[in-house]
Amino acid sequence: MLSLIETISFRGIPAIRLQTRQGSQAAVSLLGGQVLSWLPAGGRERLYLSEQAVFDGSRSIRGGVPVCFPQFSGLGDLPKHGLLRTLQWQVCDQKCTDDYVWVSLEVTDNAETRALWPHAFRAELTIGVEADHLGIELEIENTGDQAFAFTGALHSYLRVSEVEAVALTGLYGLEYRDAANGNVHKLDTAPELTVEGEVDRVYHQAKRQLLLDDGSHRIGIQQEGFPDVVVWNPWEELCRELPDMSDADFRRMLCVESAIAQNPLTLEPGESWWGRQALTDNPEMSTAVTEGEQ
Ligand code: TA6
Repeated sequence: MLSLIETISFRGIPAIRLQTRQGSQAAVSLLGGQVLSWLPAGGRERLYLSEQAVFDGSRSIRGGVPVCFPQFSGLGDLPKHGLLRTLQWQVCDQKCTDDYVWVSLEVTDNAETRALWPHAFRAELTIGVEADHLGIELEIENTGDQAFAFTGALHSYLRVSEVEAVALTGLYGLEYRDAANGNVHKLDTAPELTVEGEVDRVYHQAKRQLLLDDGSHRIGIQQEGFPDVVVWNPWEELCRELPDMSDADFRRMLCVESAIAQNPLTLEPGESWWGRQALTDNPEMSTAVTEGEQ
C-alpha cells in the first residue's frame, strides 16, 4: 500500500482522503474544513459522523471535527460556534511521505463573514495522519488593521461503543463551568468522568493528556495552544431535538473538544495564534492524573 492524498466524493461532497503506507486514513471535507473520518492502521473508525448529517452547507455537518471560530458555542452575538463551519475551504499545501501524510486547508474572511463580524482573518487547518495518530492544527492570522478577540474550538466527536461504558481521565482537580446545569462553576473531584446524563462542561486550563476508554479501545487526547477542554454529550432528550442525529446516537459519541472558551484571545494586526489537538489510538501508557497523584 502506498501513502497517498486524493480527492474523493464523501457522501456527495468533495473531500480529501489521506492514507499512509501503514493503512491509516482520514477524510477531510472542504465544506467546513472538517475532518469526517479517521481510521488508524488496522483499526476501526474512531470518529462519530451522524448518518443524518446534512452535507449541503445549510447547516454544519454533525460529526467529525467541526472548526469553531471566531466564537465558541453561544459566547457572543454571532451564530453558534462562529462562521467557518459552513464555508468552503481550499487546499493550500500538502505532503506525502512513507510514514506520514498531511494536508493544509485555508479559508479567509469574505463579504458574508464581514457582514456578521467586521474583521479580516485567515484560518489554516493542517491535518496530519500517521499509523496510529491524527494531528489537527488550527492557525488563525489577523490579516486586518484592527485587533480582534476570539473564542473557538476543534469540536471533535469521538466514536464510542456505548457512552455509558466510557471513562475519561485527566480532568481530575480542574475547575469547570457546567453548561448543562446553569453554568455554575465546579471543581472536578471524580477520578474519571463517566456519562449518565447530559454532559456539557467547559474545563479551564486543562494541560494534561486525556485518555478516553470505552472498554473496547482507548484514545489519547493531547492539546497545545488551546487552554480549555469541553466535554459534551446531549443525552436522550436533547438528542431527540437534534434533527440531524438519530435518537439513539447519543450512545455512540462523546465530544472531547480543544477550546478557547473561558477567556477570549486577542490578536493584533499581523499576529497569529495556533493550537493543536492530537489523537492517538491505543496509546502505550496513560499520563492521566487521578486522585492522590496531583
Ligand atoms: O461544545 C458543546 C456545545 O456548545 C453544546 O452546548 C452543544 O450545543 C454542542 O456544542 C453542539 O452544537 P451545535 O451547534 O453543533 O448543535
